[in-house]
Amino acid sequence: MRFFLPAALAALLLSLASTVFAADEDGYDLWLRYRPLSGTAQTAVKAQARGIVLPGAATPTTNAALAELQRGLAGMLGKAPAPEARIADGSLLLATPTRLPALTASDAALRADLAALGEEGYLLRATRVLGHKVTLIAANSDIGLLYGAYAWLRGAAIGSTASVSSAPKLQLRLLNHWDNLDRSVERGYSGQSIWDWWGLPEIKDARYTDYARANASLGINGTVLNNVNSKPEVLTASFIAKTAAVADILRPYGIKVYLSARFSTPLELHETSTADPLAPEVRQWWKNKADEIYKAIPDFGGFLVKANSEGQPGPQDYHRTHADGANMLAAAVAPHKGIVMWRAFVYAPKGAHLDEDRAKQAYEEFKPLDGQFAANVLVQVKNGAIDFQPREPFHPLFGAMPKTPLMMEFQITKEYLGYSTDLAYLGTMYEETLESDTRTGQGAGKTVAQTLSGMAGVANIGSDRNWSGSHFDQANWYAYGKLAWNPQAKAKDIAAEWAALTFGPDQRVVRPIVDIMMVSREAVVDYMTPLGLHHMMGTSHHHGPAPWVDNLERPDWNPVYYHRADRNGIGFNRTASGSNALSQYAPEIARQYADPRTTPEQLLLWFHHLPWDYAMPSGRTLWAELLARYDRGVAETKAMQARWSALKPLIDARRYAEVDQRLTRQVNNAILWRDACIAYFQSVSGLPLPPGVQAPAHPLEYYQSLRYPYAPGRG
Ligand code: BDP
Repeated sequence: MRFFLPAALAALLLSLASTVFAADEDGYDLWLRYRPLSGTAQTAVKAQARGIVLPGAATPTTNAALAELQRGLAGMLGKAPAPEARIADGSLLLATPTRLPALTASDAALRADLAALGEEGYLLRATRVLGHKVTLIAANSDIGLLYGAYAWLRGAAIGSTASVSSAPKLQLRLLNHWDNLDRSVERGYSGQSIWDWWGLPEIKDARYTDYARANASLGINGTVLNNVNSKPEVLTASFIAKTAAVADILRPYGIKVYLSARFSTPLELHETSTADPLAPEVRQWWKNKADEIYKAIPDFGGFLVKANSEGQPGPQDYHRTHADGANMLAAAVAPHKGIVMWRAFVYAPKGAHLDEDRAKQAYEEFKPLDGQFAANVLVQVKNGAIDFQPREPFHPLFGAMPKTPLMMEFQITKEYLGYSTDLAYLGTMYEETLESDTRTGQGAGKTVAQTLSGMAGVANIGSDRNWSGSHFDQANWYAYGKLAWNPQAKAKDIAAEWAALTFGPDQRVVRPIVDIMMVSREAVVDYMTPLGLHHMMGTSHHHGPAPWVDNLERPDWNPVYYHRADRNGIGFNRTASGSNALSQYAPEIARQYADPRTTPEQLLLWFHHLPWDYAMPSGRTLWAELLARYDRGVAETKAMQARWSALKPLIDARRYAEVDQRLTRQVNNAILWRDACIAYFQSVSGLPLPPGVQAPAHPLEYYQSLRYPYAPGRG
């Protein structure tokens, strides 16, 4: 007994210490928390930053870099070193070759390294400059220095002192806010829009600067402030002034503002008699509008457009093509170096060829236009051909439009993956798409990442104190930003970095959190839409299971259209004997996926309609496999919660509880999906549940009667 007491006491004290010292956090600081470092870590960081030196004239961007370093060091060390004029041993030196010609004058290697970094890249290293041992943050521009400062602070916070050379692989790294002018947010689950249009331009929320800091820390360099379902008013003088006020705040952080433009704006404002993109009065109106915007915002980024999609106006209303529409806007912004991001998220308008598989329609409309877009137009393509489902194969347009710069559109907000209640780390989902081999291009083929010129993420940011509605949803913003900078980065590394920055670098915390994150999205796929199923969510709000819905005005809004389950089988036949959507992929892929045996199991029912007794590689029938996936989804979700519970002593009480409550909700959600889907598919297949599979808690009618009239996110 006497031997055990000290050990037990020590354990108790340790857990008390962690509990007592982990002060409650509300999540506002995101991954820029700068909490006090441990003693040894402090000594190491102090030695790298005895003084901060940034030669040359101050600019708003260098001021932002210095302010962030001082904020970070004050937090981590208790006291920040002052900026100093002279380089000395132990300086943290921020320099460009223009600011400090001596930096590269006699250092050919550094000169070459810097040349490889382009305008926005940076490098971090311990080196000698002018005879002094310094920690160097070097870049070719002030914005590169700011990015470098954030990277150095990250390393300091998590104890990494490695040399780094980093340059963005994509030029355009944007957030898309689906925020309305009344501050509601379409598909937003984290409060109101952060953009207080009513208060602007005079009233500038301090959050705008923190928003800029968070995004700059990831290298995000553009933001579209308003919803793709846009309103004409956003292009009137008063909103241009409001937009300019936001642009002024974001500019020092390297972030340009863009607006979603409604195609019929001049007509709806009664300033033209048509919105036909070839009509001279319309072309002139947009030119004048662009001039007006650029007068207020000289570095305005350009327009994002959703046209002829889900009821939005567009060039097809005038029998013109997407290229005619995009090029007309492109001509208006070209003299100012602006761009147009034209979305490829289109499917047939009401009444038009509705017999065509919806998954084929964007490709059919856009592929023939390859080569017809103006040089400053990018086509923005969602990751998959349907609509941000928990799992989709990559969109066949990637790799198919070699003459057109393409942007990837990912959804960060979790419209179809459990809002901000369910924990689903999307880094793995983005990675899966980006790594997919399109089998186009030279040799082995280009991955989706290699076909991109830019990336857009539909933001999950709102007025909630923690910005994203839940702590773990911050990781999706983070992962998106990191992958926009480097689409070949690894989701797991990003998760580990985020977890260390967000919950502290203690590996006892980081490892289990990364484990939770890495299984989380697959768990959601399993309990919602396993084996390639898709689009089975509730009507309009997209919450909860509704595989039975078959009565909406368009067939391709109905879940039954997508799963096609009947007595004999389940799945959407997209092979040559079905819709042949497969033919839109490169021949190697089309051949491989033509056979269910060589189709990845996770996409099986996306491409094939199979009998319930189809033999799966596991040895189970398809019916039994489907049930097993639903059960696995529930089990994984419970396991995630158990892993989180074990972290209780190591995480501040507030964040622990907020995550725990959501995990409880998620387990219930997973059970609901499982039970409702099993009840429904059993009613269709007529098959018994194999031994050991638990029957749903309620009859099918119960699930069919559930309604969510006040579900959030409908804007
Ligand atoms: C769908 C959303 C809808 C968006 C649309 C889009 O449900 O709110 O407007 O995508 O991307 O997923 O335009």
